[in-house]
Order: sequence, then structure tokens, then C-alpha cells
Amino acid sequence: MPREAYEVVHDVEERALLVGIDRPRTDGWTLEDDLAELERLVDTAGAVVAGAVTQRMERPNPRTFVGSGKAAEIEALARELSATVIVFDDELSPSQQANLEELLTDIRIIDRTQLILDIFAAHAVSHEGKLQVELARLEYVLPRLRGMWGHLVAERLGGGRGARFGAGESQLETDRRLTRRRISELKRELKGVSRARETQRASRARSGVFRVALVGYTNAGKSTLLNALTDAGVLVQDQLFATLDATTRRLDLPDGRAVTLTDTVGFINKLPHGLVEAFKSTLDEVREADLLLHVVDASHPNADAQIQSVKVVLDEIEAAENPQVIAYNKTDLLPSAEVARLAALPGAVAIAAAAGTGLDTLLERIAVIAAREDRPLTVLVPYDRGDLVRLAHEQTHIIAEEHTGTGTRLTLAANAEVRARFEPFVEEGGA
Ligand SMILES: Nc1nc2c(ncn2[C@@H]2O[C@H](COP(=O)(O)OP(=O)(O)O)[C@@H](O)[C@H]2O)c(=O)[nH]1
Ligand SMILES: [Mg+2]
Repeated sequence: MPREAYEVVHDVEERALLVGIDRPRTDGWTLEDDLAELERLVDTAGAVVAGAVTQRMERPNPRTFVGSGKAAEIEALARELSATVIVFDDELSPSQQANLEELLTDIRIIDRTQLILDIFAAHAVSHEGKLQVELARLEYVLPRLRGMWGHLVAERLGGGRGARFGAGESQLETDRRLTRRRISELKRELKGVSRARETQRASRARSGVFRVALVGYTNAGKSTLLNALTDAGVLVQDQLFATLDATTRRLDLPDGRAVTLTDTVGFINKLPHGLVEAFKSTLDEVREADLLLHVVDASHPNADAQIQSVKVVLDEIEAAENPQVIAYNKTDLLPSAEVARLAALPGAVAIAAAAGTGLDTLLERIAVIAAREDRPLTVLVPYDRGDLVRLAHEQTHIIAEEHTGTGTRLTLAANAEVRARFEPFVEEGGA
């Protein structure tokens, strides 16, 4: 559905020329990895990759990102390949963008950040998701308004930049003012929208329900796993960022306990900071989770670097310290020796979510962790409190259950929040 809207924009085939620089780095990624991923992003956005240009540099040129000689080369190649857009693999500063637009006339220039923002915009489904994406886009656009306007002026006046400086400046101020106003409107509206969810989340926290959040690199198989474990029916696609909204479902563990499982937006290397900010309320689900289920596409050649990138984002949203289980997914694509090696890693489980392999082991692992804070308790629940008996069955491990003349006597193991709810019915000496 959102794809359709997007295709209207791209009914003329977009042909992209990718540009990346090869510089010394320590994050486990190579330029080839980056460009392969950029190609997938371009593909997800509905465009075709016409070619790629790279340059080896110690650091990006502060004026034009690549060297100025390289820029001329890029322009020539773009014409030769009939490229309609040039995509830079890193975020360009507003002035780099403006300078490049001046050098590479007649061809659109975007960077990785804008490409990701476009994909998010096309995939946002919920009202909240759409607001979050619009906010991130405007935050991105705001510092770039000068460059964009300058470009327009230059175009209209045939390069005579500054000739109508006064007029341009006041238009720019208007644009900035309107953009800022819309940004504060969006922030206000988002606060309202996320309040409903915060209320839900707070009540889940109070009820003592153990909360599990799926995290992982985009396309790792998070949504597939949620669907395999519950009846969520969320969108699964071999695309980057197919799902942005948080979906929470009840998950029944083998020991009879019910927990919640939340699927949310995936991460990517160089995830735009503005997006993390804008998706803060969605990502709160991750930060507040009792357990993170980190889903990894173990068949991906860059699996290790992807794990590192996920850790960087978890750090940014202050969730790096939450308990974690790593689920190495897509093991159906790996040789069995490799699967055995992964399964033996500390805190890891090997699964194939699509085929349902390894899910029993995964659930048992979750159950063990969910039970870590459990302490035993014996309570006598009166017959008019069926709600508490139901709670016991859903949220605790029941050790013994007996029907007496005055109520149901339960011996159960539960965490502190749940134990608090049984407080009035604790039997003498039974705690
Ligand atoms: N071979 C294989 N493919 C899988 C497995 N799990 C998921 N996939 C595929 O990986 C792609 C991304 O899955 P999705 O659940 O949308 O990933 P998400 O972005 O992490 O939510 C889809 O094409 C899935 O069919 C698996 O266990 N094995
Ligand atoms: Mg998904």
C-alpha cells in the first residue's frame, strides 16, 4: 500500500550512481560491504544502480566530500550512464551538499541518510510512524534549506548567485520559520500519540509481565520470528525496513507463563541519528524490555559487523545493558558444522525462523531467564477472585494448586511485581 504511493513518484525509472570513499576505519565494515548495502537500499527505494565510483582518502573533503577532480569524473560518468541521481554513501554536510549541487548541475544529489529517510517514508504505516518519519525528514532538511534555496536561485538566474540576495534571504527565513513551526507541531502531536502507548506500557510494567523485545539488523528475520512464535501476521519482506511500527503479542512459554514479545524497527549501519531521535517512543519498547532477543542473519557475509552496528544503536538508546539472547537465524542456509559452532556460543541459540527450527530451545531459554527473578509464594485466593487465579496461570510458574473450602490454594513462583498483587492472600508462614 505505501509502496504504491512511492511508485507514483518513481514512475520514471531512477538510475543511481553510487559514490563512496575508502578510508581507514575500525568498525569491521569495508567499502565493498557499504556499497553492497547501499545498493540494497537503492533497490528497496525502487531505483536501479547504474554504477559506482570510489575514491581512496584519509578523510572526506570538507568542501565537496570527494576531491574536486573526482567530482568532475563523477559528472562525466553520470552522463555516460544516464544516471538520474547520485547517491553518496555517507551523510553530506549541508555545505558539502550545496557545493556538490553547484558542481554537478542537472543531476539530483542525495546521501545515505536521505535515502533511508525516503524508505522510511514509503514504509510508514501507522499514524505515529508517519509523524516520526516526517519529523526526522524535517530535522534533516532544516539546516539544508539554505543550500536548496541557493541552488534554486542559481538555477533561475543562470548562475548569478546572490543577485537577488535580499529576496532570497527573506524567502529562506520564511521557509525556515515554517519548517521550525511544523517541527514543534509534530513533536507536540507525537507526545500525544505516544502517551496512549506509554500508558499501556506502564500498565504492563506494573502487572509484572515479562517483556521481550526483538532487536536486530534490518532483514535479519525479526518479523518472521514474531510471526512464527505468535499469530501476529506482520509484514515479512526481503527488503530493508519493511516494518517500522512496534507490534506487541502475547507469547506462551513452555512452563505455562505468558510474556509479551515486541517487534520493532530494525537497525542499520550508519543509522541516521535523527531517525533514532524521532523513533524514540517506539524504541522505548526496547529500552524498557526485560530481555532483548537479538536476531542475527547468520547467513549474511557481514553478520559480525551487523552485530556490532546493532550494539552501537543499543548503546545510543541506552539498552546495551539489558539482558540479551542472540538468536542466530537463517541457519538453514549454513553448513551444519557452522550451525553447531554458533549454537555453542555463550548466550546464543541457532534457529531458522522461517522453517520453525530451534524455536523450542529458544523458548526454553527465554523461560529460564524470565524465571530468574521468581521466588516461591503460597497464597489462598478466595473464589470471587478468579482474576488472580487467571493471573497465576498466565504470569507465574505454578508448583501446586488445590481447591479448599475457602478458596484456591496456590504455590507458585513469581517475580516481585506479580508477588505484590497476591500480597493480601499470602498464607501464614507460606511466603
Ligand atoms: N532462509 C531463510 N530466510 C529467512 C529466515 N527467516 C527470515 N527469512 C527471510 O529474511 C527476509 C527478512 O525477513 P523479515 O522477517 O522481514 O526481517 P526483519 O527486517 O528483521 O523483520 C525475508 O525474506 C524472510 O523470508 C530463515 O530462517 N531462513
Ligand atoms: Mg520486520
